Amino acid sequence: MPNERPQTVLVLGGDGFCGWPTALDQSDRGRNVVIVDNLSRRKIDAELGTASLTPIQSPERRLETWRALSGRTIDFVELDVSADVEALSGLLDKYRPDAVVHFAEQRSAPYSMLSSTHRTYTVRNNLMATQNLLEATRLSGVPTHIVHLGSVGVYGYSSKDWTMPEGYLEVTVPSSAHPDRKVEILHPFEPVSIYHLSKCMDAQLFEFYARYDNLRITDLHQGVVWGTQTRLTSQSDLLVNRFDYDSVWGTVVNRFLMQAALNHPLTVYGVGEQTRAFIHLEDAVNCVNLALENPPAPGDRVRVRNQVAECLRVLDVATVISDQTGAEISYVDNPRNEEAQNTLSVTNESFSELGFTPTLLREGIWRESVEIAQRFRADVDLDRILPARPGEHVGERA
Ligand code: NAD
Ligand code: USQ
Repeated sequence: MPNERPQTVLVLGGDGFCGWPTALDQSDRGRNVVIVDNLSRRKIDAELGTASLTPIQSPERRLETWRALSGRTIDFVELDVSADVEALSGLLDKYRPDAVVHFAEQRSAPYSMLSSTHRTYTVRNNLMATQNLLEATRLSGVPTHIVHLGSVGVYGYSSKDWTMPEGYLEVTVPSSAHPDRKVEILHPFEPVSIYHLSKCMDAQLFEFYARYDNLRITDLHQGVVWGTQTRLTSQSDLLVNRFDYDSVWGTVVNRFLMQAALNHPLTVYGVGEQTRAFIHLEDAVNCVNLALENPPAPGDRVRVRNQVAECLRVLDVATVISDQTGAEISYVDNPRNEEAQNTLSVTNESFSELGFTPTLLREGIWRESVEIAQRFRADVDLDRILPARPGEHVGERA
């Protein structure tokens, strides 16, 4: 983004795990930040009987605290982005943002598979949020840069003998005139959950709006995010970020860190030979900023960047944490319909070229999350650690 005047950034989903630290980071960089969120994540906690381990404050309290500490104001708009394209278009007209960061989706693969209702909700919420953002941008004519949080999972997790490129795959399409002709196509999608499928469908929407309406779009294919706090959220307990540890919302590293803090065996699903891509929260926030500062030009195809630090097997993650905390490793029947073993290699070349130096799990800054979990261990609901048994609805557990 050019630097002549303060930039304005809308953060859709700015009340969530990745969105909240991103909103603070953008505000700290001197940009005008507006959070747009329907608080659905907080409402789903009420539905399932789950909760962030850290006591997160209301959006109003968080923002008052931020203003008092930093002298900066962040506006908050409660809006269901998937339901109201006119209201979203009105926000774009009002704020004329230089960029919109789009985190506002249902992001749990297990949640997306709980029932037919949850499957449908995930598809409708995620697709309509993305469609409404694209349509509102087109309608408003505001030349904003859309930065979307996608997923490494769009590439699939069946072992392949090539490194996942950044969105596009070069293929040979021979014809009689051009026997060796090469073209680039979107890498084939191979989702492993309804949630991941929604990210694949988002990608198709982006491809259309970039090509047909010249919208400037970056799609960040992000790995599993771990960690709890960033430099800014740790300034006050009232700014604390959410820490999900239950079997529906907790992602694998953070679950293992909470388990280590409680001396609970680490719940490796299956034999732990699933390989996934990972990134620390602070790195994720910094990469979003790098993407914002390096937008595609109007008319460019969607800029895909892989937002990952490293690929590890689940058992590798458990071993790092077990070796340094003494936690036992347990092997739990895998509740997910996924391949028991896969290899995975993902390039992060475009962020490396912009100066990104990844934080690796073995460097140990994860101890901060163990300390947080130890501090709040009395609030852990032990019934939420193991995955639900087949046919059992998570929300029905006592
Ligand atoms: P989160 O659930 O903590 O945050 C998402 C936020 O979006 C929530 O505050 C929720 O209330 C809001 N939201 C959802 N639907 C909305 C709607 N229709 N209108 C307005 N607000 C809505 O999730 P997160 O972990 O912060 O993930 C943010 C994004 O990053 C998601 O799109 C997710 O798919 C992607 N992502 C997350 C991870 C991860 O490990 N957490 C990894 C890769 C990609
Ligand atoms: N797993 C365990 N034990 C656990 C929890 C998970 O072995 O206690 C395993 C799962 O079976 C899976 C792997 O760990 O093989 C990752 O699971 P996860 O819950 O940490 O992550 P995932 O479901 O892939 O989803 C998360 C985010 C999602 C994001 C995705 C990035 O919730 O929003 O898109 O990571 S990626 O995986 O790169 O697609």
